[in-house]
Amino acid sequence: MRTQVGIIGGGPAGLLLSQLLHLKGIESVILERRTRAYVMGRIRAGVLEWGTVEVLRDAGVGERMDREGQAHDGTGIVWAGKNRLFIDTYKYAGKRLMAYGQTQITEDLYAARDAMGGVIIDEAAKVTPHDITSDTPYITYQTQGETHRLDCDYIAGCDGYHGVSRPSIPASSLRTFEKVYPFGWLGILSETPPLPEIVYANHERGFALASMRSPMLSRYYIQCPLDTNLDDWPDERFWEELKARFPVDLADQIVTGPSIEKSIAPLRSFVAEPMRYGRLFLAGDAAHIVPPTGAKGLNLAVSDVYYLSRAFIDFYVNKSTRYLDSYSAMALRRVWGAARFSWWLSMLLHRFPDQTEFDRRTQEADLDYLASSEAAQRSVCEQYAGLPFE
Ligand code: FAS
Ligand code: PHB
Repeated sequence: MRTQVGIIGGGPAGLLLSQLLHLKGIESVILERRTRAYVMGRIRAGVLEWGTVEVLRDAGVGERMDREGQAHDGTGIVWAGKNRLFIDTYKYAGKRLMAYGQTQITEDLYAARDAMGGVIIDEAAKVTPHDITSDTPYITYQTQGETHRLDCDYIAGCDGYHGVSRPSIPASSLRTFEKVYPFGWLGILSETPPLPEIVYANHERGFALASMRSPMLSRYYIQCPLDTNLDDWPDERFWEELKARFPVDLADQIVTGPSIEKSIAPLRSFVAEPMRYGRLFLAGDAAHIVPPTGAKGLNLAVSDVYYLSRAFIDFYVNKSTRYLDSYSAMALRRVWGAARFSWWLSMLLHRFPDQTEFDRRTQEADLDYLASSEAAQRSVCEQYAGLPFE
């Protein structure tokens, strides 16, 4: 089989890239390791930067998002059990945020790819890139025990943190940067009406977050130790701990109900450089991971794909390699900006096991200053809302 761009990974990055290329007449094939049901069963991100909203609309998959998504002028932060601040991204950055789940985006992208005859090979095993520094790279993979070969001009590694693409770059050519946080997020999904706004809480018992997926689907998180066992957290205990971390007037508004999903995600910061090696280009979690505190993970995957799709389109339509040649440096500028912001917000809102009282007071002083300074809020807003694409 032959195509123009071979895409490894059928998550949001791979699907969106295939969709954007298709709209410009550029062929691609997606090789996905898992079943479609497994991919669409994953509960992940929920807050979209407006730049992401516009890319999804341009990709022709914005109709359901615009119908079911909920736009917000910003998000709230509460701390010391009483203070509260509204990070008004619309007032200070002129951009709203869209609450719409990654699960729904993945469904919408699969539906669009299927409707337009997209070639997606599910349950592709042993996917392996070959000759990535030659002009004729190819990918081998297995389905039903048979080995196949996909010849292509370029390979897009959209296979997430545990994928095969990044390790295909020789260690001598790859630099990685990592920071592991000493806690995780215990998240719950419930068919209950959410709070009106997305609210982050810094509390002496630990970080908490109230978010949503729809008017009848709530998403909540509480910071938890890395060795937390889900079996020790029946719904009742989760709801009690979550409410304890919000001011009483907000806690009293939280509608509890049975969880339909419950999981623990560890927090880490990770960046791999470069995001290109020969004819292999990395996009999304294959190249970087950020703690979910800044709601940047999915949004960075979308910005990588925006840059990479523009680069392939410029090559095939205008025979120019300028955006291919500048892709890695351009994507990494945005990645490092988001990685720093996500790290900063994680340090501001979480309780660290080795935190001293001095650390606590400086955290509180940071929050009090943010609440008192429009300049500080403007800076946070433009980063949280997402800086313009280059
Ligand atoms: P993905 O990991 O989504 O997709 C990669 C795809 O490649 C997968 O379908 C995988 O099966 C496939 N694959 C892997 N190896 C392969 C191989 N060898 N061959 C073929 N296919 C292969 N971000 C936020 O902004 N907010 C959040 O709250 C948030 N919560 C998260 C919770 C969890 C548990 C995780 C893991 C991530 C979370 N993220 C969150 C980040 C997440 O949304 C990612 O940024 C997003 O999924 C990135 O999309 P992709 O780059 O497509 O990677
Ligand atoms: C979510 O709704 O899942 C969500 C919202 C904000 C974050 C992280 C996750 O920072």
